[in-house]
Amino acid sequence: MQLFSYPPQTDWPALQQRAAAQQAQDIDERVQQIFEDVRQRGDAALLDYAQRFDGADLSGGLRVSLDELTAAAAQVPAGLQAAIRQAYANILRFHEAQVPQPEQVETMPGVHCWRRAVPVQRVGLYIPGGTAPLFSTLLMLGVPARLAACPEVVLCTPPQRDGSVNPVILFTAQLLGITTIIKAGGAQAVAALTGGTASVPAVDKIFGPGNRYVTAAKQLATRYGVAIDMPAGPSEVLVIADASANPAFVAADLLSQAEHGPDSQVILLSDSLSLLEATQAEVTRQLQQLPRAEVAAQALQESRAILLRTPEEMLYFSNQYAPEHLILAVENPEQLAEGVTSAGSVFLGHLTPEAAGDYASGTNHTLPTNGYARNYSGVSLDSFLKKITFQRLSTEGLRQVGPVVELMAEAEGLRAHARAITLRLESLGRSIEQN
Ligand code: HSO
Ligand code: ZN
Repeated sequence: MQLFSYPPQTDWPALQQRAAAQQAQDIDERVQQIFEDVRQRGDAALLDYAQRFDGADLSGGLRVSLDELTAAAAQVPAGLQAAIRQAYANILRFHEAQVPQPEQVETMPGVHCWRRAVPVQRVGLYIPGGTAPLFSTLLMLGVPARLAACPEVVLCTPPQRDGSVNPVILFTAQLLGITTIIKAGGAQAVAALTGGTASVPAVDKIFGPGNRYVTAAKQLATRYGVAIDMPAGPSEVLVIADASANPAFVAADLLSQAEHGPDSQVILLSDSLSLLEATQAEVTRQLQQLPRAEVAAQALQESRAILLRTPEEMLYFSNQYAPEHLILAVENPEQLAEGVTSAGSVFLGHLTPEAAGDYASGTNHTLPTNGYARNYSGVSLDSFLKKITFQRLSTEGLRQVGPVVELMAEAEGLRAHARAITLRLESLGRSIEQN
């Protein structure tokens, strides 16, 4: 970690810079080809890509069979099953509180307006495989999808070399009641969810993390009228630590973000030089003990430790950066938390690591990265719902609001709008009423 001591505010924009996405154009072109191929050849294209990218022969079928699904639990240790069930229960409880209350308003006498939440009908969940199959992400997406009662939930995840799907992912899917599971990864999975194939149902909205190909594919999907959860980028954490912080705890938090990927973003702010130095030493020490040390070390090359003067200054820096995760490892975190205006999710105090929220405390870990915390929220129950408004006017309601509309429509030069009211009012005998 590189240390910056009291950088002037003019240097802050450079320190808040995220690494630019590389080769974006090549990736876009490649993804467009994949979309075209999947559109033309459907399942046959998916089989070819599974062979080429995953080394898997899926001629036995692209879908996980019911037998495969039910056999998975036996391969998951009982302790891990219990942990996943507990996380599931906590995530469910937290998201249950987000169920919207029915809204009914009479804006004028006889003018009734109401709003109802309706689930997005068909959703696609993408869960990467590879070096770290994130079954926790399946919980984070599957629980709100289930609470929202989305009628169709399609899970896409890449096959392992032997053509099977990671048993922990299958166990989690089973817990969530997801039975449509497709062995497909990468941009081709997103392409299939976008246009549909014989084996893959087309969906209305696609959720989930992925590499740059998956991210580019999700962006392309939006051009075909499919919605996505949010624009994604590499995972990131910003820690604000004061002299009361424990350097070993802070180092572990920084490393838990760094181990996600070589492009993970890690920033540490402190008003204590000795805390910064002690944390740097701890990072070096703990790094050596990690199985993913190489990945974490690469991420740490771009990371920054910054000495600032006051808690207010640290908060100001953080709000400008708008981190995905913000850890307040300070003596009085509640007070600082009140001032947070841009962050995906905030962790208060010395005993609240980001890892708690990543897995099991109950909050969602699908969060805005890359500065989008300035204008996006993380995934929640709302992400799986649409709100439809309804209204009905009674005779009195039409008489009340009608003249308002007539005047406004005439003023906008939209005569047909005005007539839609006038004709109705006349049918009620307005002239008699008004005399
Ligand atoms: N920190 C990741 C989520 C995650 N961590 C999954 C562990 N597993 C992105 O917010
Ligand atoms: Zn994580």
